[in-house]
Amino acid sequence: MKQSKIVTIERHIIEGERAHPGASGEFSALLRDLTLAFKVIHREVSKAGLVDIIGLTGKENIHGEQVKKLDAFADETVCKAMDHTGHLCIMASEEHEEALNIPDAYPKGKYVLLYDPLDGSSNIDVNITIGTVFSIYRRVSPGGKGTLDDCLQPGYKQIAAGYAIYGSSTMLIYSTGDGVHGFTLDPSIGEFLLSHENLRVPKRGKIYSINEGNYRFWDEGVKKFIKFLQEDDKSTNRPYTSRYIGSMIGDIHRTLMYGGIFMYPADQRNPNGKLRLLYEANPMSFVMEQAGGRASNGRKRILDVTPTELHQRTPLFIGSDEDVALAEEFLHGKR
Ligand code: AHM
Ligand code: MG
Repeated sequence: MKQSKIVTIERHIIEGERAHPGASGEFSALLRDLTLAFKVIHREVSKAGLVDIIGLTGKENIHGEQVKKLDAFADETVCKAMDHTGHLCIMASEEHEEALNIPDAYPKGKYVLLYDPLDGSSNIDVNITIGTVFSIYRRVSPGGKGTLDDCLQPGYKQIAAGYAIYGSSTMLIYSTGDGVHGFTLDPSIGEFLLSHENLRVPKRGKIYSINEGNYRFWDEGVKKFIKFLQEDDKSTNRPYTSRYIGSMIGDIHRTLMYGGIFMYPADQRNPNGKLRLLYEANPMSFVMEQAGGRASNGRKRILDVTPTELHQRTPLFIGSDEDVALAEEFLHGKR
């Protein structure tokens, strides 16, 4: 049987780095360490439905160990996989109020890691897709311990971003600014294998994704846009289909694969939207742009926003280039 070339994530990262003469290999090592964390989280996520059956829901498991909630587990897994490696000077996680310092015992490196350990975690109990989102920057502080300034950089300064998505299969999607590549975890060998090289989001889609229960709280522009997408006009793909699972990672992953638009707008109750700029909007926007798509907060490009706080929220309109541009026209009252 003829076997096609098998490309593991490690091979892909190393080959990518070889294309950049002078690369130290440090960055590949950082991404490799992250993938280990994703595999460990995948293993626990896939056991989530078994907790009642094998008795792990109590405060202690059979080994007498405390059982952690899955999002706390994911958070700790990423942190522990990365804190000692010497590549990072600071980290920040959606689960923690403050940035996470690298412990004194470990060397400090030149990179910064921001992450959402388990996006969509309210969906765990109903077996809906969840994921881990990450974002990597080069430090701006001179050396030693990282600072808040290292974390508060605009998204266009990301040098890599991506996500692991724990769905009907587990995938890893990442970009280092040179296109977007997707890998599927083969659980039998424990390796992420290249399955989607150079992903491109269609210029225009026919799916919109938004929590329509919030309709009455939206601005006029958002309301009009959604009504427009529901109108019947075959020449512009309308009416669009509506899909919303309430797990950003799943909803945006689908948008990346099929095209269309995902929105979490500002509304009367959440004047800054719901999603977090640093842990959710920036990395997903980096990936979407690298795939040829677009991401906006309704007024400007997400990646151009300079953050002022770690847990800053932002409205988000992300997906196919033409669909997001159209949303912006409605939001600006041009339609
Ligand atoms: P989380 O970070 O606490 O999981 O919240 C973020 C999630 C996103 O995954 C999802 O897009 C959104 O919240 C859903 O919110 P809503 O239930 O308001 O539609
Ligand atoms: Mg989240």
